Amino acid sequence: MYQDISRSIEACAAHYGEEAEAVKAYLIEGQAKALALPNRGPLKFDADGNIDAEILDAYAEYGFYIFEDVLSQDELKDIEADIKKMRENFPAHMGAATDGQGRPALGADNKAPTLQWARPLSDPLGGTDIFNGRHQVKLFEPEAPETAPPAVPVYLAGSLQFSPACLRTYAHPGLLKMAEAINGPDFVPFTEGLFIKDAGLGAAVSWHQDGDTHWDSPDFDKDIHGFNFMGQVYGSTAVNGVWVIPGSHKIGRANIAEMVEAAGTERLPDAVPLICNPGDVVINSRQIIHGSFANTGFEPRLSVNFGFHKRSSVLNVCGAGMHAEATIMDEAFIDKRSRLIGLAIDARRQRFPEETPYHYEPFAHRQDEFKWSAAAQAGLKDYNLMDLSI
Ligand SMILES: O=C(O)CCC(=O)C(=O)O
Ligand SMILES: [Fe+2]
Repeated sequence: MYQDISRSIEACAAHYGEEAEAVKAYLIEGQAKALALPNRGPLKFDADGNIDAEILDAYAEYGFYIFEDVLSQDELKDIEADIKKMRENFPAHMGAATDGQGRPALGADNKAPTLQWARPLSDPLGGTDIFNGRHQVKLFEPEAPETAPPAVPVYLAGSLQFSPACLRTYAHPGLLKMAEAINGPDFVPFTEGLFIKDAGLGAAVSWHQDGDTHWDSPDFDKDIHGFNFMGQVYGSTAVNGVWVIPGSHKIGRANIAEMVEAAGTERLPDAVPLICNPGDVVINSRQIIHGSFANTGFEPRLSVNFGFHKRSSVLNVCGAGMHAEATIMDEAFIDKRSRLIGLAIDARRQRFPEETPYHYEPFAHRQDEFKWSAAAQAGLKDYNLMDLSI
């Protein structure tokens, strides 16, 4: 059972004037197509504790998979409590140094990117050069309600330094087993953040593919730019969720402007929405064509994003400069950035002592060095300056 979003579908369509009926049909048909695909279900393992082969086949085929009911009630409650606390400490408005209570705002003295804002219901990236121009077209920007603030939070980068609950989810043993199955046991971090799409306000993320550095590589394959996990705190719908074109992770770099032109609409006909309940976690290839429309509906979405790469995609590669300044990512650099995995495993072990922790092969002889504490959290300040951006 999924959320009934018929009111949101109506509200969304109403923004589109003459195209209202077409928008409504797109949302309803997309929803049906998404739910008919055989790429959702619980995390399943074989007798050896490896991820079920059918899951791997479906992920390889479609470029995304929805793991149902991965985050427990306790884990979700922890995340929601952290989000509440963080939001209370967000800058009072875009650019403010203090929060609503006059305290120094979250991220106010960070060097690395933290909270990003956008005009309500806008498409801040579409058609710009930001992120090396990967968001090729500008999506329709519905009119925001008169009561809306001039800017709303849309993305929190470096989220693991602010939220111990998100850090613990980063070490979810089943999800890390999936990371291992896709990227090998010596997989490495990528970046982590929260996508915030408040009801009736959240901005769009225009159609794009995430990868940058390896499209022309002689070793190009469907997994070379890694993947993102997207943990859904409130669920994800046709109106507020990410849409993807199943299978498009295999075809190389797409000309999205041409696709929109050929379709005669920004509503790419082959795309389907990621439909999730709270606690579901999506794995999404970074090469899949994906994007999300402005959230004109009544349900909020908050995605807890964290990705992983194959070590070979990153080692001694010059970064793309999208998430962090471009630099050669050598072994020592990767090792330092990977401490987040070691710390997350320890933080999770402390909170869920009855669970068998994930065994991260690169730290097989060093996991004991990683001790989660308030001091360790303070040491994560600006850790995302070292995101492994490819
Ligand atoms: O959550 C969204 O709306 C966009 C997500 C996205 O583009 C990504 O995770 O790469
Ligand atoms: Fe993306």
